[in-house]
Amino acid sequence: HPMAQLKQFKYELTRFMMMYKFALAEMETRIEILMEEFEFLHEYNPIENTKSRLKSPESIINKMMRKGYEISMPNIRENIKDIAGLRITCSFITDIYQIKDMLEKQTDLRIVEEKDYIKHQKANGYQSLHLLMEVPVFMSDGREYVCVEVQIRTIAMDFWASLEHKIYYKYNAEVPDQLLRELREAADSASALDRQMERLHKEISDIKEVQAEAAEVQSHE
Ligand code: 0O2
Repeated sequence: HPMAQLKQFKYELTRFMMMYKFALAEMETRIEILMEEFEFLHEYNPIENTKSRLKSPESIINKMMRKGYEISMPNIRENIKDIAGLRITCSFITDIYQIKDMLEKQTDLRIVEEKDYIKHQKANGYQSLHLLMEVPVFMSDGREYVCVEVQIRTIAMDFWASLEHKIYYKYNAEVPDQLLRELREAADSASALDRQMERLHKEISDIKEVQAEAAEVQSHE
C-alpha cells in the first residue's frame, strides 16, 4: 500500500539522518575536548568558532538528481559525502594543520580523503582544508562508520567564502567576469592578511617565550 510504503520510507529516512546527527555530535564533542585541553596546556585557543550543519533531505535529493544518481538510501550514503558538515574557523593557518594533526592521532577516526585547497587554492580563490572523516557511531544494532565533512579555515578564508557563496547564488552560478576577477583579488588579499597575521603571531609567541625563559632564570638566581 502506498501510504504504508511512504510511512516506511519516512521511518528509514529519519533513522538514516539520525546517524549523521550522532556522528556530528561525536565530532563536536571530540573537538571540544581537544580544545579545552589545548587551552589548559598552552593558554591559547586555536579555534575561533565551530559550526555544524546537516544537509536537508531536500538538498540531498537535489544533489542526487543533479549528479544523475538513482535515489535510494545506500546510493545516497555512497555518493553524498557532505550530509554532515563541520566547519572549524581558526585564527592562523598553522592552527589548521595543528587541528588536523590532533584529529589524525585519534585512531578510531578515519580520514578517508583530504583536499587541501590552501596548498592548492581553487582557481576562483577558494581556500580551506577539507577532511572527509569516518566517525564510529554505535546504534542498537552495532557500529557504523558515518561520513562527516570537516572544513577547517581561517577567519579571513571564511569571510571570503561566505561572500563568494552569496554572490554565486545571487547570480545563479553565472557571475560576471569583472566580479570574478575582484573576488580573486579579494582572495589574494585575504591570503596576504593571513600570512601577515601569522608572522605577527609568531613574533609575539617568540617574545613571550624569551620573557618566560628570563623569568625562569631569575627565579633560580
Ligand atoms: P554548501 O552550501 O556549503 O553545503 P561535491 O560536494 O561533491 O559537490 P566536491 O568537490 O566533492 O563537491 O566537494 P568539495 O570540493 O570538498 O566542496 C564541498 C564544499 O566545500 C561545498 O559544499 C562548500 O561548502 C565548500 N566549497 C568548495 N568550493 C567552494 C567555493 O569555490 N566557494 C565556496 N564558497 N565554498 C566552496 P556545497 O555543497 O557546494 O555547499
